[in-house]
Amino acid sequence: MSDYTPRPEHKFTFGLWTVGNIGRDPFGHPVRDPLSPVEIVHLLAEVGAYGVNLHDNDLVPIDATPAERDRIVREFKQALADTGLVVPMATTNLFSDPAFKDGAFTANDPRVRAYALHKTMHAIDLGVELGARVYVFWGGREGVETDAARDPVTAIKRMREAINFLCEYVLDQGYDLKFALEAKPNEPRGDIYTATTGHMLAFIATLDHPEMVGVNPEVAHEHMAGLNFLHNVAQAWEAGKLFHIDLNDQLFGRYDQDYRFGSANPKAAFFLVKFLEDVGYQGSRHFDAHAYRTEDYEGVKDFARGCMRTYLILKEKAARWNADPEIQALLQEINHDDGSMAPFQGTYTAAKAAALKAHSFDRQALGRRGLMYERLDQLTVEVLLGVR
Ligand code: GCO
Ligand code: MN
Ligand code: MN
Repeated sequence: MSDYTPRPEHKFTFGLWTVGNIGRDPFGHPVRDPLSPVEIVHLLAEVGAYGVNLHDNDLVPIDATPAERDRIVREFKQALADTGLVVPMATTNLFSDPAFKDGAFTANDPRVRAYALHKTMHAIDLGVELGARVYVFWGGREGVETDAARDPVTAIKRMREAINFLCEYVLDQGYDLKFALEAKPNEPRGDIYTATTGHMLAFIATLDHPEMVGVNPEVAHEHMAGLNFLHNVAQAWEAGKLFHIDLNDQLFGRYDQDYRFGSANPKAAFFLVKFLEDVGYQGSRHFDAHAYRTEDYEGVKDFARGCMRTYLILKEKAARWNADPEIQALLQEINHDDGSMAPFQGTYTAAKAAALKAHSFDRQALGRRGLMYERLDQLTVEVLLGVR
């Protein structure tokens, strides 16, 4: 029997807002009493997490006095010291307060845009004070219900100005901090700008300091958009931009469900974990999800343990898949290369192009070849179902 105990080297993290979620939804009141940040830290330590992430206001209420802030931060740091938990990531709440009802960095009111920068600089200071090295930007309100409200090009320009400003702020302070942009197609706004990880990657290339900025893809958000999450993660990784990841699960075509990791699409979760482990992703495995509204805090612990346990089970399945002789033999056969095309491949030369244009191909034979993906996929499913 394998050991699926979470350990610090697995870098499993949860947001204060995830296990601290009290089960409020648009139709119903909270079902769990709120826990204090200190209690959440202890709950996370109990289930074996490595770290805890936070929005500024998950820890310090938006209307706290400086003295209250200092006391809260002191007590939180004490809880971290007592439990050994770390804070790898921090972020700003730019969506709950009514001031942000029309967005933060993209809002039409210049006072709101300035306030969003002000709030974010203070929140960056807080995150850095707690040890965060990654700072997430999730623009939940950066969108519209009607495009009458704003020209979308204006929104992009405002967002760029804000991120450029904040990169300079981080450099000016000498902070060792990277930014990770998190896309979501909608909810809470009718539509949110830069709706997917791919949009974010294109946007990052236009910034003054693109090297400081990467992405924080979330399973649920790409599934809401009907996309293959692994492909988006892979593109971010290949671009050197996978700075953070939000793991959860989500049925396609639904609202933001934030289910326990691996609970809705275990096969997609398997290929994701296999990818992260195969490429040697070193960042946090952050579970941005919450327990079903049916649960009490024992159920919340079941939820948190389940996220980590499923990750570790899938990691073991990935190792099994990689070591399976039949799967590997199939892969070798599928990817067989007799070298005959080598003269045509790689970097362009005029001679190569001329030779390739003159070459004649047996098109029918190419089309006739079976690729055995049915067998390969069935073997994959059998690994997942535990019979291999
Ligand atoms: C959501 C988002 C958030 C962000 C969080 C950190 O759909 O609510 O995923 O949970 O990840 O605000 O930026
Ligand atoms: Mn989400
Ligand atoms: Mn998220």
